Amino acid sequence: MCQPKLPPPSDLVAGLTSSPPTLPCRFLYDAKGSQLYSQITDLPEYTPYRAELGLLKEHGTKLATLIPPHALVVELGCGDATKTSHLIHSLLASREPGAVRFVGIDVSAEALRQTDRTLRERCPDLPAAGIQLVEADYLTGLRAVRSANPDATLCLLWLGSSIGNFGEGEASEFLAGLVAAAGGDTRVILGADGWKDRGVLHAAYCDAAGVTERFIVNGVQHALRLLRHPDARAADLWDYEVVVNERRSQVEMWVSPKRRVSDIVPGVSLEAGEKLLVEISRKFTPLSIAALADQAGLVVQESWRTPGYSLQLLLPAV
Ligand code: AVJ
Repeated sequence: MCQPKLPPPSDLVAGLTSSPPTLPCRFLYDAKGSQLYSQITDLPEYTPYRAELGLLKEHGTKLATLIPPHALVVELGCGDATKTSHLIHSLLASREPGAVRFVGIDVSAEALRQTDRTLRERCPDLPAAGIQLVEADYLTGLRAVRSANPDATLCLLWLGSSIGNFGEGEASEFLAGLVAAAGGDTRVILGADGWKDRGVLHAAYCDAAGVTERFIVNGVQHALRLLRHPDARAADLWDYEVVVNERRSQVEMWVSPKRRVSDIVPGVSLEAGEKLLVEISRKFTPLSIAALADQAGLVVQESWRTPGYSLQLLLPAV
């Protein structure tokens, strides 16, 4: 088969050539990566997913009252949408079915198909016209949603503590960029995982069944495939290591090759044992979330928490 040779994504090349080499997190979510992430959410060691689901179930009715009546609910990285379906239920219970409009944005077409299946199965009262799916990265997708709905008020759903994938500083900038793209009176429902005991954090990303390791290695292989690298499918090439970095309030997921990987991008090689930072997962406190919101020009209007997890409604600061 003859495939056109597209240039490699520039953010991927920039990440792999930085020091230490890093992988932009969107490359974790190809079809297999999205499936592995779904498996992670079922792991006994991985608590954020269940904690957030519990909060959405418990406080859904309240949350629904805080979402403006005709708002377009836009989820960033909707994944399999099981959690979302609980919020949609609460919305359907509090307004006319025709007034509930949901847009899911995800980089994975497979994830979007799953979103669609889940919402049809679990929210049969949601009219088909009330579901829109956009295959794009967050910012691109959001800009498209904004221009297709110039007058709508948007309510962004950014769940799963995905904001934790952004470094300190980066996160508030990115959040501000999202709100700028979404328009003036946008509100954000944000999920954030909390800092916990080191052993608990380590186990959450180094599970006994090895699912997280497969997820992380798959992301690297996906990137190498896009780069048409000969080692893209090499079995047993990568060692996996989880570091709990207390100073930076983050868990770090690293891989290193067992032998040299030449020209990971042209001119840049990884030596045996040289580390590649595949993902960071930052952990938050009420104080660090308030600071993050402030830096993004937002305020925490309300928050709902368990000991290890929080959901908050953020509004533009006036
Ligand atoms: C979806 C980005 C929040 O950081 O906990 C889970 C992804 N990576 N296990 C997280 C993830 C490894 C997850 N986020």
